[in-house]
Amino acid sequence: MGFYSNQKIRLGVTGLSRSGKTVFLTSLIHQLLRDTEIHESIEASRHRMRALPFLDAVHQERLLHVSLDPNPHKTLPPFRYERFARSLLSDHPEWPDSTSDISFLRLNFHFISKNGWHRTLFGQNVLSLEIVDYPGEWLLDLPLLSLSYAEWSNQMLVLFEEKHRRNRAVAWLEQVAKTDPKSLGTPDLIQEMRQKFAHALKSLKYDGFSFIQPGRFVMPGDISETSELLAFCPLPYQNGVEQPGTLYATMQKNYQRYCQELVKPFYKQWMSGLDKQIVLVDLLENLNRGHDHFCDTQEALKTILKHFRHSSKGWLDWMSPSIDKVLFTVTKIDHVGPLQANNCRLLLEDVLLDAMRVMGMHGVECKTEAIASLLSSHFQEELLEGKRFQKVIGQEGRDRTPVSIYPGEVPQSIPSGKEWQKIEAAKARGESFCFPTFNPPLLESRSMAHIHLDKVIQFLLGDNLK
Ligand SMILES: Nc1nc2c(ncn2[C@@H]2O[C@H](COP(=O)(O)OP(=O)(O)OP(=O)(O)O)[C@@H](O)[C@H]2O)c(=O)[nH]1
Ligand SMILES: [Mg+2]
Repeated sequence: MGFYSNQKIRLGVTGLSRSGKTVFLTSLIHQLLRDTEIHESIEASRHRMRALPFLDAVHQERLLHVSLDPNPHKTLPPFRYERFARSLLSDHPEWPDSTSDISFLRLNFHFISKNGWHRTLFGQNVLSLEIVDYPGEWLLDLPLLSLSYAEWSNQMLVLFEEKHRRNRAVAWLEQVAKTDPKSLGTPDLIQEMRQKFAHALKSLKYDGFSFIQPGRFVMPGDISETSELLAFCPLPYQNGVEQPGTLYATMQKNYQRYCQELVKPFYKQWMSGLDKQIVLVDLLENLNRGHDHFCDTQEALKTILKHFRHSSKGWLDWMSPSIDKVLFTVTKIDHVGPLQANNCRLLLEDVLLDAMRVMGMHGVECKTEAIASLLSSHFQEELLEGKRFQKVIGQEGRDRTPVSIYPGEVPQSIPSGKEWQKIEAAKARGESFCFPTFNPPLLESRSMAHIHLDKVIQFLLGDNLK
């Protein structure tokens, strides 16, 4: 057993803001470390089976040990697993804060190969899994790389005709209407317009909308909000606007710098060379919030995933030619119960139908799954008029008040206009899709329960752990 066989894998954890990336990573690490921390004990194999029953390497007792590298990268800060886990496992558990910058993690899986000759030759194998965590807002910057300033401006001005956007952008839209883009691009005018635009984006974010571009306007990371790189907003095109010194030309230059100096390096460095990809989607919160939010998320996802599409300039090609598996995942299904996991999966499949078809044509294996990274409720099965359904019981608020909800039935496909009317009416009566944000559970056992995280690991890494 003197030799080691090493493999390195990069997993992209992709998800819009608040989709559940940080909690997913925290629970994933927790399941793997906990699972193997106790591998010496007699109880261990039974325990492992209970925690990760769908992971082959676990139920075949080949996973020896998983470790988290304390210094995984020369320049990037490490993912703060200990801090997040400590907070979730404390007597007053709290969800992690929204991620405001990038961090990096490496998990090393030590396992025994299934294959006889490989086992004889190498003994133990090590699989290194590298992952970055980043603010979800930055994801929507990817499409900017293939849009000129004029194209992007045009798309935004059309998007801001939608009522929910228009209402939150009155001051900015009024100024766009009365300002000549050929006028002199003075720093004061640029900052004033940029601020009004940023204000509109922040109020969309505050109200839970996802399609927010550019991402750094709401989550700047280490860039100052007054930096020239952020000194632009969409403007209408007219003949002559590109004369040097005009408002339009100056903003165009800043937009191009934003793309080249912030967006491109981020994607090139952290999103390129991915081998696997998991896309997390909080579909339930969007059903909860209603038609406008659901459509907004659908549009945001389509825009991002379009970059998987075109083989000439798609994400898979110029950034990640080696991606072989993509898992699309509905998160937080502890709001509706495992009986509805299949409906959640089918709805997600409907939302992502085109993207999945195109990826399949490029030889990428795609699958959908429905998960809860951290089970924060429990379920009671009830029979009503001969039909089985689950009541969901969680806790909310500072004093952890128990709440019981009867979640509506998750539709298996994108609701039509009429179905939305029914959903909205049922919501108004408090009958469906009215789930609160549950508190994280009080974990006396000091171990996080989950739904289907083992299926996620099996699909993404099962082949590499053989
Ligand atoms: N009930 C329940 N809630 C969850 C679960 N996972 C995440 N949440 C909720 O979703 C919120 C966002 O989760 P995060 O993991 O921080 O989401 P994120 O994608 O990292 O968000 P950004 O860092 O803002 O991009 C949490 O604060 C919780 O309220 C889960 O498994 N169950
Ligand atoms: Mg996060």
